[in-house]
Amino acid sequence: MPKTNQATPGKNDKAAATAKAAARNTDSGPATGPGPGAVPDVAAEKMAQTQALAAGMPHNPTKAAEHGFANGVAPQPGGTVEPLSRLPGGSTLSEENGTEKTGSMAPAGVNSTIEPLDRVRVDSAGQRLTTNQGVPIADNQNSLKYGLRGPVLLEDFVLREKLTHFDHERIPERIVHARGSAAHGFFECYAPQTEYTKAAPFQEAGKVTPVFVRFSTVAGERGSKDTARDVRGFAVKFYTDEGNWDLVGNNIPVFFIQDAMKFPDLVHAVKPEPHHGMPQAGSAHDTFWDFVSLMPESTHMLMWAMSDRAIPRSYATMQGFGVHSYRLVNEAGVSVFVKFHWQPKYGTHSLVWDEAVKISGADPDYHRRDLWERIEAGAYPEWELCLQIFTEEQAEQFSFDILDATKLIPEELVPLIPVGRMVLNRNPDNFFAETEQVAFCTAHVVPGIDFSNDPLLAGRIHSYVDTQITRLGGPNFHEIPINAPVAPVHNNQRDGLHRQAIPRGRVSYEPNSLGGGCPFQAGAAQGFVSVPARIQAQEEQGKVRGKPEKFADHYTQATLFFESQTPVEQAHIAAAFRFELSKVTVPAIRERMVASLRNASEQLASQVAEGLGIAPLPEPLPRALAQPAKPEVDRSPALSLMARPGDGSIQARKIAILVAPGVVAGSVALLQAALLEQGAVPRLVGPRIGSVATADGEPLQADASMENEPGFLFDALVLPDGEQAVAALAKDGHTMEFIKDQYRHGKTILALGASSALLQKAEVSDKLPDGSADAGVIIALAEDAETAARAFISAVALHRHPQREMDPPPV
Ligand code: HDE
Repeated sequence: MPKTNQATPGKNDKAAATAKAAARNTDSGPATGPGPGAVPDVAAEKMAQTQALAAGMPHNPTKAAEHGFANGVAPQPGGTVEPLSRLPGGSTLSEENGTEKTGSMAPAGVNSTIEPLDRVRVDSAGQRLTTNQGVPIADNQNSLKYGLRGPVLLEDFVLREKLTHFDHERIPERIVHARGSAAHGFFECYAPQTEYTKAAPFQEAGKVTPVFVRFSTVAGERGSKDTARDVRGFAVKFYTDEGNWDLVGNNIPVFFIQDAMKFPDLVHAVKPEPHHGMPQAGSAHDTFWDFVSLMPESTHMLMWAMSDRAIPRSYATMQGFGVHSYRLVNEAGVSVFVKFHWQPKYGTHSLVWDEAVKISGADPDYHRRDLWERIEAGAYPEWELCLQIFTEEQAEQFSFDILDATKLIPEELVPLIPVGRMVLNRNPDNFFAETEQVAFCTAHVVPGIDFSNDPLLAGRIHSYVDTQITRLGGPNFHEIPINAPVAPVHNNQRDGLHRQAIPRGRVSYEPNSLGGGCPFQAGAAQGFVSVPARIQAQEEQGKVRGKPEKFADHYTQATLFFESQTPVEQAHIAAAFRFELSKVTVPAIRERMVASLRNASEQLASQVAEGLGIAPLPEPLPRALAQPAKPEVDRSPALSLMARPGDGSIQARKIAILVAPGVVAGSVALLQAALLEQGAVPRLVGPRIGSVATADGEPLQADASMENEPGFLFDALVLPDGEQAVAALAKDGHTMEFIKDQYRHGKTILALGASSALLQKAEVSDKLPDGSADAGVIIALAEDAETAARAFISAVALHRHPQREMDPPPV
């Protein structure tokens, strides 16, 4: 019970009347007054209880604890005093006078802006049209005119509201990662990780944390194509019990640069060139290669960006990485370093370049559509979260610096520990409200997760909040429903554009006694405390702009990555460098890049030079570090895309069944059923959409045409039986393109019965260049359709048949 400064209770009416009168003033108060419960008047009672509350905190009880290193590491919880009732905490005595609009008093301790999204979902079924003020609109067809042919009146508030809102429908797009798609889901913990971290999602087996995940390209504008050669963003917002944790990563584990200071330069170099605004969503131009060839620390990342990782088949078939070293912190405050990895259940699969280029024309929304359709079909994208955990002492021994974001830690050196799975099982209701307005931020960490001193990460901790202030129009973007945490939010931040919360009471500062000290400082036991990361004081640890020595090793891991790829992947990397550099118009830039590649791989440099007509090879670029430390591993098979084939299923794979008049409906039905059973998506593709007469029964309905869904949009192709259909298809140039693209892109083709003639016409062989059988070209008699269907499904599960690839392609 707090102490109070009590005067003699109002034995007489005079004291009570004085107290009542004083309680009606807001500009001064008496020296003393009756204590709580003494005057039967609510205003006087509020005054008495407020006095009791303030008197309960005669001094700031934690002031002394603000000083010294020990308190810095383990801050005290703030002092609080419990009020006698909710009366002194209210803004107004009239809060109990509720209406349909005001409701009544704020529910105790609640911040309703963070309620589940149902709070703000809108369903207009059966509702009349209204203005934003809720006024019913009688006529939504005509503006208000003075006479049918007369002038439109300024008075028309319905028209003006509609146009004004429309005029402001766009917000600035993200400066990078503007093009993206997102989904809701959950993270489920396998087993407690309390040894390493007190972070809420990792405390118990089976613990489920809601997530919202946005995938993106980096360079293109909001309306640009999905299949550009680019890094993909992989940003996960965990709505944990202890606040939001954003793991804002990419599908590549390293980055181009080592210090945030260079980020604007990198982005300016890769974005469309400033004079003519070209090219969109691509790095194949002079300014990008000019910059990176002068920044040899980007070589490792360039290897990844020129590999098929940069043209994924689907968001569901990419790995994700936190990139930087972070820290995990346990209940005792002990910390270890960690790298975060997301491993896709469906394996790592990519497109090939010719395919990506064609898709970007026929379906610029390829990845967005794929993510949406997978979720609608119940083939939920899923990843396993793995941790690479290592100590400060281990880190000191590594041949590379763990603060350098251009380096990875080979799995052979620090193994991956699986700790949980993430499933995306719900599409957003509204693209703008959720996907566009979601605000990720590396500064959003929770107790149990902390930063390393990576200088790139430091810049990010600042940049993400800052960018939202422009993009989302002010400092209250955390109140936008998709950004609000599920954990309680209580602080003394107030005002600003578009404020949603209506805080109760008059206290908006801390320390306070008028609010009983609340909201109070959580202290070390409950609150976020930064890892002290003590550094021994040394001469060279003064303020300095510079880099640690190991950052100067620019090539060792570029070599490691290239050497760890399969021959097909290496060929794709060489072809990608050739393509990109061929688009550069200034020969000196091309040569400089080839000179740099010589330091990573002579084989690669020669192949690229050969493809660009550069002879003789330029001298290698001078190295920043003559003698790099010997790497721990010189091969890491885990770095190959082939290392993760996935669960071997063909779920969500799109398969074209080409149909034309005279097709044998029986063979179509058999394949359709077999594919559907496996969770694949078979489509009947005809010369045009609509009814197709069959050789043996009811007509079929083609739901796609070779014009609106060209061959490269499908993962595999079935050519069913039927002499007449084959004759019709053979006359259509689209059929040949369809088959050739399928073949060239390494996909599985099944030809049943008469349709083997189509393969011959397209010059597609079922033999590989070395004369052995191509497992991806299956030619079968119509009566063997069932066996052939099984072989087809197994071959589709391999994703692609690169053994048939030749450069240049024969077909
Ligand atoms: Fe970002 N980055 N970034 N970045 N980044 C943004 O934030 C920035 C970096 C990444 O789906 C911006 O909200 C700086 C690395 C993703 O909404 C901006 C630096 C990695 C997304 C920004 C980096 C990323 C962003 C633009 C160097 C991989 C999209 C709009 C110091 C680990 C998130 C926004 C989404 C977005 C700044 C480097 C990933 C401007 C200054 C390294 C996935 O704040």
